[in-house]
Amino acid sequence: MALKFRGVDFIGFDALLSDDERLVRDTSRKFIEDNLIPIIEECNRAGRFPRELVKPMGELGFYGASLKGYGCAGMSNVEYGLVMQELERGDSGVRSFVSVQSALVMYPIYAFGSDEQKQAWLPAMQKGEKLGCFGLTEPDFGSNPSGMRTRARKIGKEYVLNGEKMWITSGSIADVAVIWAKVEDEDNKIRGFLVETDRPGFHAEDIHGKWSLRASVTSGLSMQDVHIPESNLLPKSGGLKSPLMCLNQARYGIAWGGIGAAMACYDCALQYAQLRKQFHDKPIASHQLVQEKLTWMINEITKGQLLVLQVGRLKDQDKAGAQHISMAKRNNVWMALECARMGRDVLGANGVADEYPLMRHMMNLESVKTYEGTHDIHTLIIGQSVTGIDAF
Ligand code: TGC
Ligand code: FAD
Repeated sequence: MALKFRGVDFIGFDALLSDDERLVRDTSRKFIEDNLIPIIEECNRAGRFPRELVKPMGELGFYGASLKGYGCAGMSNVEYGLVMQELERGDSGVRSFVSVQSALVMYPIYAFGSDEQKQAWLPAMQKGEKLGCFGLTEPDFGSNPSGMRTRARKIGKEYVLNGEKMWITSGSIADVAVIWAKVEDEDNKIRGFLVETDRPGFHAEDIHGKWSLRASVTSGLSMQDVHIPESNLLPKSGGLKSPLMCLNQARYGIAWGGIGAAMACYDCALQYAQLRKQFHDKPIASHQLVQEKLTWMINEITKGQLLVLQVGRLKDQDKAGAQHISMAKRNNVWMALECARMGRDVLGANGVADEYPLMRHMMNLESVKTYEGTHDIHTLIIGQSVTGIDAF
């Protein structure tokens, strides 16, 4: 039975949004409803990234949405967040693709790039004509990227890159990779490089067998003596702080995305519970234990909405700290995963079938809980912020 999403707003959250913000939300919602929802289960089954949506999403201004100039939409952070919410209501893998393109590739070019790099990449990336990926994680360095082994050596007017990156979203479909490497001639300082993926020595290999984010491409990258011109260095990047600044942008979007996934799960579980009858011909929604689950879900979604909206308002005033973003990412992804598990339970056996989106969201959210800083790493970031003590 097809259940159409009806939106989720328990306390008049809509009234906290401006007309422009609601317009962005509603436009994104319609796009997802019309274009992603009809194909997502097939994509998930087949492990297929819906590439046909890349250009249409560019036309709607989804890529680099909060950047100014270069054809970008110049949205506020709250508007950008609402786009992420709607994308992840459809599927975390598609939100992932947009997050990487926007927050992890266009943002570093915008923040650390030269004028030439910005002109060369941003307008084409905004339209979805060129795609990017972000290589920070390595096989032996996930939560602690400062240990990375990838190296860049300066030889004449070129850099030569060697190393491996692992678990890279959009790796094999990217035209350009933002690669973070230690520069040997600069005391192993971490810097960012733009590496065109057709350069000799660069190789991307997809990771198969994922039970999560099946509609998103995830790859391993290897670089063996990849020569790039010195002009491919992101000149204003320097130190681990630079990739972490990119992660702030992406983590913020994920915090909104968690709300979207949770809304999808809650609304589906609620509608199902009102229709499904068990014992004395009563809907299961009339049983107290089912109501407890629905109450937990709407309660946590509502708290998560208020949390991420406040972080967005702070971000629009340039006052959001990394610890605020960590709290929103940590809380909202955890909450969404719990909603997916609880919602799946409410649907009984039907919950494990891909006719309903619950199990897909649950599987996706397991990755979202791990990437962009695991749940526990965000616990420690918040712990460091409140105690002043680094427990990593
Ligand atoms: P630490 O010494 O604490 O910090 C190094 C420098 O960075 C500064 N800093 C930050 N700056 C901006 N934003 C942040 N969030 C920052 N956190 C720290 C810090 O002030 C310092 O600056 P300076 O000037 O003193 O040099 O670094 P550490 O090595 O102890 O590590 C800290 C830790 C553990 C929090 C960090 O390494 C971390 O966040 N680890 C998690 C790694 C992670 O999130 N990886 C994500 C990879 S990308 C990804 O998953 C994409 S998924 C894409 C998708 O599909 O959506
Ligand atoms: P580990 O760091 O090995 O952690 C394993 C466990 O140990 C976790 O539970 C962690 O919380 C815990 N742990 C680690 N250190 C501590 C500590 N000090 N204290 C307490 N507990 C600790 N990376 C990119 O660079 N680009 C991408 O595009 C990208 N896309 C991804 C897409 C997918 C689908 C996935 C699954 C991952 C992606 N990643 C990407 C990688 C992701 O960022 C890492 O998986 C993540 O940072 C965690 O690293 P790890 O998997 O090596 O786990």
